[in-house]
Amino acid sequence: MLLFAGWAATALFIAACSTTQSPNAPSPLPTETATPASPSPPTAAAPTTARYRVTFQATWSGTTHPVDFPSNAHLSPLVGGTHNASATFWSEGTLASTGIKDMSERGRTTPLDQEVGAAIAAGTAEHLLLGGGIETSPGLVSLEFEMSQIYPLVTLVSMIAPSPDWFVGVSRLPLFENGRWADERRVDLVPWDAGTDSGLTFASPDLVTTPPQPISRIVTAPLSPGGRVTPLGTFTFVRLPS
Ligand SMILES: [Ca+2]
Repeated sequence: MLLFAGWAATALFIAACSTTQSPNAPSPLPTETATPASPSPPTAAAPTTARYRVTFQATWSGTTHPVDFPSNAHLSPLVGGTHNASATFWSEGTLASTGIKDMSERGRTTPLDQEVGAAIAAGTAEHLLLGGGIETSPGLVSLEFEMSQIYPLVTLVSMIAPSPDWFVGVSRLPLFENGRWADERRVDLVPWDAGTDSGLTFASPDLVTTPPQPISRIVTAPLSPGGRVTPLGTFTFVRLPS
């Protein structure tokens, strides 16, 4: 609590500490400066930034998802961003943005990248994340990026391909929480329907959903026959040495 108060630099702190703390006591963050834009001061122990590697491991195969498994199963290039709680790029129960529609239907990283760019310009996001795809599932790809305490959330998605408008990903996943950086977070990737194309199986021709439906978890065949939802893979976020 004393260190926390120190961030506020109050006279009370100085008065309270002058008798109890050595003038040579280590500064909580000797090489960092305070970040006025933060709603609350960073904790003393955690650095303001951290580097992460996310490994996208696709396990999707004819064994995990045998119904109509396509011969050219792949996953589109990763796209997303780091951001704060004021930014949401997709969420269950809401309509897909054009960026999420084009990612989930075509595997495009544009215009979702522009939506992240707009959030960066508005101050609600910090970094655009662009990574590789998985040309043949099962497979694996990874991406490294930096995070800041004041932009503690990650959104990252990839199209299940081929498919009408199905995708996997995370939205608003916190890597800085309760004053500390997560060392590792692993997320099972369940399938989502963007609600923009009504095709029923992987190779269905385009069939625009009119009106668009909210983004929902896929609980039907071919990916989730009988309501059994099997993840198509994992995102594993690992904090890297700084
Ligand atoms: Ca759909």
